[in-house]
Amino acid sequence: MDWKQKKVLVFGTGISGIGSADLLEKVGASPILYDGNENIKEEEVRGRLAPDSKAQIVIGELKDEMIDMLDLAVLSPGVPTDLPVVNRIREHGVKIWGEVELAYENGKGDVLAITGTNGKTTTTSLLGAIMKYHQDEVYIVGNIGTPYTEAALKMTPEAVSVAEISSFQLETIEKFHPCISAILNITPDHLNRHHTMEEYIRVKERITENQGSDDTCVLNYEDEVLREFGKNLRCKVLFFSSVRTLERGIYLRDGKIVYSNGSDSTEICAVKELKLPGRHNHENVMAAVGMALSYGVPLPEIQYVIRNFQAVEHRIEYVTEKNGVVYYNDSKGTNPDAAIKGIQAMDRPTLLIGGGYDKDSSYEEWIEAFDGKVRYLVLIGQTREKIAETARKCGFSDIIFAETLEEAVHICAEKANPGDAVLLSPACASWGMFPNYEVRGKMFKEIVNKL
Ligand code: UMA
Repeated sequence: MDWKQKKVLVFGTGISGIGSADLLEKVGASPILYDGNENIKEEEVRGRLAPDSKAQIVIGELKDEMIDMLDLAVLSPGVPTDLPVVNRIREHGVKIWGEVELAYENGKGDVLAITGTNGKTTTTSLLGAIMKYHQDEVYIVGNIGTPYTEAALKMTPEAVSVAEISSFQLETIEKFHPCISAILNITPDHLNRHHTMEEYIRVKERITENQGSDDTCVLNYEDEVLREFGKNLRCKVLFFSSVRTLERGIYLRDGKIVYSNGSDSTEICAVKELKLPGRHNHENVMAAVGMALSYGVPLPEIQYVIRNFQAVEHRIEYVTEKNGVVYYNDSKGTNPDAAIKGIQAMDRPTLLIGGGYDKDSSYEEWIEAFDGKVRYLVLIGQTREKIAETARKCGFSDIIFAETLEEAVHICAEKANPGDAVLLSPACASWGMFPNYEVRGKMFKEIVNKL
């Protein structure tokens, strides 16, 4: 597209909006940065743009006269596509793209894109690590937290972008075309935005919309929607399964990840060699391996990276093993839902450290997810009485109170048997004892490493 003098509305002044406006100015377009939140201060937005930026900033109401001048509108992912003002833009005949489409249009090289309800960030990080080991120019972008538009203009034709793409971002693509895509799983989420499960599924499936017969989509065979979806795709399909052996695909067999090309099968690694615990993580590894293999990365490179890859910091992160006890830092488990994933990932008796700041959460479901695995629940912080009371109501009473995180770790180290895990997964925010969950997680790791 010839961008010179094009008037483009960038909707949203978060990181996607700033990335889009910067990109547009660099290619010669005239962006108008717009935000519907009246409390946002123009000077604050201006401060986040390039110092020489000439972008116009509009906060609050968007007038029809302004819409009439537009050649394009670029929505940030958080902006619902059925918002009245977005409908007005559409009714005025203005083309609407998402930030991802704008980046794709201006980027170069190949795109490997991952979507799914859970596991996107881990899979994207792992695939990003594999690709970085394999070649020089790799960008890890998208929902993971680095706007795709920030990287697009740096790319050469040799670039590979590994993109985490949310359903919000897929709503507004047009030509976005990953050569390898993956849909990890689809379970109910974001229904306030997409309204129905059917619509949420349809949007997720758009990741394959522009793929052709040379491209591949990696799908979870154990997700019934995806298994069905895989039957009617134009591109090649590679399934993975953590439950059964597949004639062609990637699967778990006797604790090993195996790839079968239809005639021969190759062992990739044993799951116990991985530092990513839990079946959901083994699925993420299978998806990343499937994508890397489909892209042509040699198996030994893939094996080296997956064996050495650590979880995203503070998210069920392997810390170390001491006296046969494995320590995990899941400080990012700041609410019961996230902490449920933490305990579910444990495949051995666990001493669990929980508690912290009270966000008015209810803890029943978390306690129920213990599933007989938790030997002791060691509680710290403001919520400890409330959690203990809930736990006892749910029939769990192996509870110990500690005054500090350090005391909690020492109690666990003393009580743990070889073969156990110690998991910090608090189900609560860190405030009151720590400034944020990162500091809590780092302190946990320091205490553990000093044991
Ligand atoms: N805004 C409006 N009107 C609206 C909604 C939003 O004007 O109706 C404005 C807000 O006032 C705000 C701006 O839009 O100023 C925010 O835009 P945004 O919500 O798209 O936020 P960004 O900072 O641009 O971050 C987005 C993603 N956010 C969302 O999808 C909600 C980030 O994913 C992503 O990392 C980033 O782009 C870079 O690609 C976050 C997320 O929560 C982590 N994602 C969801 C998830 O993972 O479940 C999908």
